[in-house]
Amino acid sequence: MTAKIISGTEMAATIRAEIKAEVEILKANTGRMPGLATVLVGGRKDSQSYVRMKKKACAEVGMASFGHDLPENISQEELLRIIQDLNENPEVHGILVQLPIPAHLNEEEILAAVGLEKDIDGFHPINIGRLSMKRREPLFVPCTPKGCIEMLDRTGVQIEGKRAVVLGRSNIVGLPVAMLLLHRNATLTICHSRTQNLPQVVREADILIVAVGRAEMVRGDWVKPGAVVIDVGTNAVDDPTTEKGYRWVGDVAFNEVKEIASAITPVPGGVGPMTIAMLLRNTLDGAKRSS
Ligand code: NAP
Ligand code: L37
Repeated sequence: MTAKIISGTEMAATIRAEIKAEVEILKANTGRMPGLATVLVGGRKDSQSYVRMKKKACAEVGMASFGHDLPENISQEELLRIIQDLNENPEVHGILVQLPIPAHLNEEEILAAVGLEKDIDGFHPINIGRLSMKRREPLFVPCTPKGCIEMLDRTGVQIEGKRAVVLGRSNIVGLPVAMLLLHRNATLTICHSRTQNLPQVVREADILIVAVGRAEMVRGDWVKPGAVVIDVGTNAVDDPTTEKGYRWVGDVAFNEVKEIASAITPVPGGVGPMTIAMLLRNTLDGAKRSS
């Protein structure tokens, strides 16, 4: 049987409509307009494109956005000063530092400088720390991991008690999504580049979340029949037959796995749009909490 295709595009459109309605109510009741500050350092084309999409999404739901496009060679001190200004700016309710940032900068210090109550990416050490402990509540949960769980919930997938496998352990996706699954009472396995017998471990998953950045690495015979597969990978592969000269593929061999899984997210049109919807959600929540 062919898997149900979980459309992130459609789900994100529904969520954006929900957010837009809430933004209008917030404005009517308090006069407050939620505002997102984006901080982009350097000229990475992919990051530029994602930040552009985020600013456009803000406009569509009636939120303000403040873009800071900074040169590759900005100093740590200058960047910290900009973040401090944004922390103090009452029109800004969320600060997004688009990762990765250039290697000469101290990422840990930058992320710790973002005010806790404006940390809509959820990467402040206190928010990540709370995410990683029992009975602690982070103020914000990182956008891509939150989007993955939202997709499971809105598809009606039960998480509690299920065998979940996360492939990848990065700070921005693998690790936080694993923490979320654990909080939801999944039985969890985290795999990475040193995992032995990877296909065999992956085959144990009822719920499989893949974030490795390797085009089409997960094959059909790695997947347990009936599993639910969330593909976070966004890999650009050369394709001269397309207008742009490339196309997006996930970390999962979609055409093989869709014949085995019970549900699967596509790339594009899967987790990507949900990441942006969750960013809007977090920014709105930040604005509601501010006074
Ligand atoms: P990352 O920081 O490069 O982390 C990759 C993880 O995969 C690491 O934990 C690495 O293991 C593991 N890995 C790499 N090659 C492997 C292999 N051959 N076998 C087993 N494990 C392997 O990547 P990321 O930032 O998490 O991003 C992953 C993918 O998601 C990328 O395609 C990225 O573009 C995409 N992404 C999408 C969104 C979205 O919104 N859709 C958001 C963020 C990222 P080690 O830890 O052992 O090195
Ligand atoms: N919040 N997100 C946050 N903070 C960061 O520091 N790096 C990073 C981050 N990552 C991120 O924004 N990734 C991302 C990846 C893909 C999309 C959006 C965000 C996306 O929507 N992709 C489309 C295809 C791209 C396109 O159409 O050009 C998709 O459908 O998957």
